Amino acid sequence: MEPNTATDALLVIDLQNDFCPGGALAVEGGDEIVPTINLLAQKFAHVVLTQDWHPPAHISFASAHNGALPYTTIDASYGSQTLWPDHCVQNTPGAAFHAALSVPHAELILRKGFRTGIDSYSAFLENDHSTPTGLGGYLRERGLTRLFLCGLAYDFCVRHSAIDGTALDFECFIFEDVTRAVNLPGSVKATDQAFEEAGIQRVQSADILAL
Ligand code: VGL
Ligand code: ZN
Repeated sequence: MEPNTATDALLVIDLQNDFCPGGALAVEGGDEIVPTINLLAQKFAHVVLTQDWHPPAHISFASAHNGALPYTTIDASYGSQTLWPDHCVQNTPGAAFHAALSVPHAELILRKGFRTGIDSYSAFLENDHSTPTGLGGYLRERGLTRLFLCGLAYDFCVRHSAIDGTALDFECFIFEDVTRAVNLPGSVKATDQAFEEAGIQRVQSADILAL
């Protein structure tokens, strides 16, 4: 499989220090996928990086809900919201990209989750499932119709980005070996099912790197 330089984009989701081992919301093995992402990126003419980018006291931080524990949920005005440890606070080292991530030709860095009162797992829509981030319009205007997703975390931001991207009529593929999961109870299974129902195809990095 060879990426089409006119229509294909690689979306690298949230490859940030706080989601890697040692970070505030560490995803097991999150850093292991960085070398493969660097190689994959060389095969794509168009690469978009996303960056989780929260203000202090963001609604998704357990610390903002006196006494609430991380990994519990609250009823936000826009629906259920999982609470997390403080992570990816704007302009902190935890919000920076992993130091080994090397994609000099990345064309866009899309920040999300920057409003205090609403989270944004998806790169396309905030967690109210209606406020656009602008990414859909950006990709559409540029004629980028096929999206290959990798990064963190499989069961949250990769999941919701691929589902929303598909709903917006982008053809989405997941690089299965180039993502890692937070793995809350049931979250990986739910993601597998959601991808299956949406007809989202799984691909392997070797499908492209082995050329
Ligand atoms: C993410 C939880 C909270 C992610 C972001 O990138 O998957 N997960 N914020
Ligand atoms: Zn976040």
